Amino acid sequence: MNTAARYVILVLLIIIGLHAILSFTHEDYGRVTSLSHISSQLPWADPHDSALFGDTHHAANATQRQNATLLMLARNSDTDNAVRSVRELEDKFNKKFGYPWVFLNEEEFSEEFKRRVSNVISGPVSFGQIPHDHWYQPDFIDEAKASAAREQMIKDNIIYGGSVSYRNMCRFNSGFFYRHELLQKYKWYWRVEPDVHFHCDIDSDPFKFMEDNNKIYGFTITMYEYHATIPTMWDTVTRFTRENPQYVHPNNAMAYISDNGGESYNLCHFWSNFEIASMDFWRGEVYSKFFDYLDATGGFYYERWGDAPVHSLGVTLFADKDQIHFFDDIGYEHNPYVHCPRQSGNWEKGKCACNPERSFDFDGYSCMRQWERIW
Ligand SMILES: Nc1nc2c(ncn2[C@@H]2O[C@H](COP(=O)(O)OP(=O)(O)OP(=O)(O)O)[C@@H](O)[C@H]2O)c(=O)[nH]1
Ligand SMILES: *[C@@H]1O[C@H](CO)[C@@H](O)[C@H](O)[C@H]1NC(C)=O
Ligand SMILES: *[C@@H]1O[C@H](CO)[C@@H](O)[C@H](O)[C@H]1NC(C)=O
Ligand SMILES: [Mg+2]
Repeated sequence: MNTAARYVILVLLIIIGLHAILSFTHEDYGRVTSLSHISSQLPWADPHDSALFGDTHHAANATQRQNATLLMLARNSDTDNAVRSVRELEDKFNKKFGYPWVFLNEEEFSEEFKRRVSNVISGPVSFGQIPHDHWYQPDFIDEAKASAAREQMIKDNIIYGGSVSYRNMCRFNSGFFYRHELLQKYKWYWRVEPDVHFHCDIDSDPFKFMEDNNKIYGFTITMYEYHATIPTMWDTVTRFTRENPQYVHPNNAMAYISDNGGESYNLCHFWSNFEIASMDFWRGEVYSKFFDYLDATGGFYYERWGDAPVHSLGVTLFADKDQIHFFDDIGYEHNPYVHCPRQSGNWEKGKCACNPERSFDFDGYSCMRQWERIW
């Protein structure tokens, strides 16, 4: 080797040595010069995308990961139950995939909530506060009329009939959650509630299934709504579709929500405490106009409209019914009902702990028969 080559090697060794020493002794130096940091600064890399695709812990599946997040709305008082739901979904599904979590609350999350929840999550997690106007009863609502309606519902023994916060929650879930800034960068969400259970291993990615099969809405449980909570909803929906017939999809799922070709609503809906769905559909022109139309009537406060029938009517009328998917293979429980896989092999494949004979699908109160009738 000639002298010049020796010098080059010597200088290189000194530089590498210095870099190593600085990386160990100065945290900031190590961070700004790390390869992952440098690559995130490259012009084609969106630094915000690291939550979507770049997490090294789950590198084996990172290239497959979809534009999706797990989503929970919760109160600080829900901490114990929230942690249990998150831990179960992490164990059964997410430790293999590393999807990010987003938590929303109309109040600031407590340090305790954040610490307890973060402790059971392996991937990225963020906590957001809901803007005031996305949550609280709007000014156009006549409070005297709304409180009279609540009093009457209490007398009639209607579940959550006297609750304003429950109404805020239903309206938020119907028309606002997907507008939250923390969700803007995602297309897909999986709604998870505190105190729910996942009974089977989930080894294949439901988000990828939705994306690859051009789906927009996925459910596990379907049932009848209490008519007393939505007395004028169907009339309102019918007025909207008469005024906007171009929005109704030619291959809609009307036969699932009506037994008489649309004259009346049979109260069937997808139970929205579990949803895997596209926020782009909710953000689109048709659903946005639909939600605004419903909201303007005040029905969320003068009655007690749930987000489940609102989502369900939106998706069954304005989407192609082929874009709605029943996830038989996801064993799911929200008290008091369980969906346990029943189609061939799903229960064995998922090593499900639930009893398939107790599956709500066979219950008289389930709308599974209406759902199956339309195919
Ligand atoms: N931040 C916040 N979250 C709420 C509030 N009310 C309900 N939620 C959340 O909204 C979701 C639905 O509320 P639930 O109380 O579970 O309503 P439900 O599923 O109809 O009724 P349950 O049978 O009681 O579970 C859950 O994720 C709750 O944590 C509230 O006032 N504030
Ligand atoms: C990647 O995903 C597959 C399912 O598609 C799963 O079986 C596998 O365990 C995952 N790999 C890792 C490293 O988590
Ligand atoms: C993910 O989806 C959102 C909403 O549709 C979109 O704005 C964003 O650009 C997408 N991100 C990627 C990386 O595709
Ligand atoms: Mg619940």
